[in-house]
Amino acid sequence: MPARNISIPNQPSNVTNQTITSVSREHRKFRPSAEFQRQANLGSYAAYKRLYAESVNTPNKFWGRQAKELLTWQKPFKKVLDWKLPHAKWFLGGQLNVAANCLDRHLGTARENKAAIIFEGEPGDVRTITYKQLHREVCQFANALTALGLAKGDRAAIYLPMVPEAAVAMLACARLGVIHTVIFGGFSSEAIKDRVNDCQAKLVITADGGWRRGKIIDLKTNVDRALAGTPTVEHVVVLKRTGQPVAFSEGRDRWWHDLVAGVSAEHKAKGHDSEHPLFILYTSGSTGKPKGVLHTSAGYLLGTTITTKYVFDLKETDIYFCTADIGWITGHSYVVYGPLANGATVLMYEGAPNHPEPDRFWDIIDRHGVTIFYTAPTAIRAFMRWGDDYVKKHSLKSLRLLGSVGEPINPEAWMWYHTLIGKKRCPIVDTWWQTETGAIMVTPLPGVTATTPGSCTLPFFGVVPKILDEQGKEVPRGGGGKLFLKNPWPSMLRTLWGDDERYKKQYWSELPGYYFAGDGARFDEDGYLWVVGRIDDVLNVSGHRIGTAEVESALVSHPSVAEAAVVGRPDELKGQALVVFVTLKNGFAASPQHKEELRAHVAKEIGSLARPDDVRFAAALPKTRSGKIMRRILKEIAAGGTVKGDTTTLEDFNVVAALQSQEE
Ligand code: 7RM
Repeated sequence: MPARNISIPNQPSNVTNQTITSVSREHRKFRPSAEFQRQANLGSYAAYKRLYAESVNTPNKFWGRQAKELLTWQKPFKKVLDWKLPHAKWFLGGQLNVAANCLDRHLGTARENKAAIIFEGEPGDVRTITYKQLHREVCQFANALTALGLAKGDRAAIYLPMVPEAAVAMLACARLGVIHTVIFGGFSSEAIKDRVNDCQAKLVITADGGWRRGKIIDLKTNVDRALAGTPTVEHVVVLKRTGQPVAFSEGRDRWWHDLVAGVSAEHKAKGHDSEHPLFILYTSGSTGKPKGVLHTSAGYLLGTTITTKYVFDLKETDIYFCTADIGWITGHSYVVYGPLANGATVLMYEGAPNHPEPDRFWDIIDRHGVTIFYTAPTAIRAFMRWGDDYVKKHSLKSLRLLGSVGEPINPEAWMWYHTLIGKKRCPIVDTWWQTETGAIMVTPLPGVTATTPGSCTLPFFGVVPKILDEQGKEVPRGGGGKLFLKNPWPSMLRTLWGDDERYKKQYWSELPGYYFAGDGARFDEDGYLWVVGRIDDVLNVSGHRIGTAEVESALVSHPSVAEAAVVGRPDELKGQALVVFVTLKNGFAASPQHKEELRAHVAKEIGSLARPDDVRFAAALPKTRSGKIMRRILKEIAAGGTVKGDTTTLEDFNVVAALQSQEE
């Protein structure tokens, strides 16, 4: 095929007003089986199109109906939407209780004795908690929090491992109208202090420790250190999880089990206004202090409930396993609120995927009969790297649907997921969304959409994605640009806590009237959306702007490469030279010949213009604790500088140290 090596394949020449050039040639299509389609909650493209058209043409009618059907209200809303750009208020005049929507409304139905949570701790302890039991625990904890002096509108920080009590704490706060902020259990004292101070939390809910790869994470010690500088905190509730000795501050600290002992499990859920704040979740900005993304009650609950129902095709009999930690938005929306509002059975796992062996997830799936599995590309690439044998030891026959979230999934990883995990039988939903969007925005619907590896395909109801160039003009199909969302949606963030100016500037000022997602993307000829990476990371190759995902995907298509990250390095001649960092699969060795082979491979796959100038082998890539590659750090390393800027979200600083020590 002579066309493969010249310039940019696959691009209509009339695509001029594009900001990003695409080099992907992925066209395979995977259609849902007739069998899956027949049983799906939404089983035809015509049905999707009809609902989608209604959702964007008459959004108030669509969302008004969904809100009445899917949520239980204590006071009906009067107005669906009040939109004063960039501030939206949804379901005005209405009152509901988010926790009651996740719990109370399932009581007295066939669901009440159904498992809400099947918990597996890393050491192997298993607990099953029914809806009735979870309701009891939440009510009791809510009463205990009230006795501690917590009231509606107060803020409480939650710093817990992935244990059922994390969900109990979130739901108890929601029940009372206390605004929770979950801080990921891997974060440092410094991160706890910043977040607690930013939202002025009165309470911290933590544990003695949590299990990770056979070791104890000293959560309480981290909290104690943080609390030296947090004047607003009055009490700390401590869950006994690992049982190691911890320091206790008399008067301030209370054991969870002491606090609830003898406390009533009766609690009447009051209705809260639709726009009452539900939680703040801090997400790292590229610079400066983390942003406190604020979500409110009814709209967020509706967005997570409706997407869980349709995207995961949820059925009464499913056992649903989302591997995200509750410290991330995915844990909030798709471990706790979305699934529980739908009355699902959620499998919750505390620990690492490779403890005691790299087949822990597959073992869990077989032992518990998991039917729906939702994870991240970074995890999938780790599974690939650990080798297929760990997967092949298990049948995985209970699975019927797979999901991916967090990063663009490269076609190579998609095909592995499809073949090895899904046994070519399970649809894959590649879901694009953000902390800020609250719920899934662009995604296949498993009984409807023919999927293409690497594309998150089509907008969910009410979502209007636009690809725009620097002038704000729409980029024709095939061309790349910046991803924006037009129109408000119920689960959108409402503001950044305490910093509405930053909210306006960050999300609504790139192009007036549009929400700026910060991602680069394109529509292909079928109108499918491809996210090609963060706009800040876009590469400039001889005048072509190319998203990181496509070059990385070309690298990972080489049989030796487990993971790749591409960054630009300032270059006097070319403007930008391409530096790629790769980790190799087991059994492959780094060598100068191997470098040349990878450079040639990219040139063959994409074109010689994208031939990397430099290939660096690494034992690991720097990632955030939710698994996203931190290209900003690699850029600094590639340019030969020291790593500056915020590294508090980095999973493992040793990775950076190792990369830097490779510099000559
Ligand atoms: C849910 C979550 C958001 C950013 C987003 C993208 C990237 C997430 C996908 C994806 C391509 C996907 N929230 N992203 N999902 N890119 N395909 N399916 O991850 O706030 O932590 O991150 O993640 O860049 O803007 S988040």
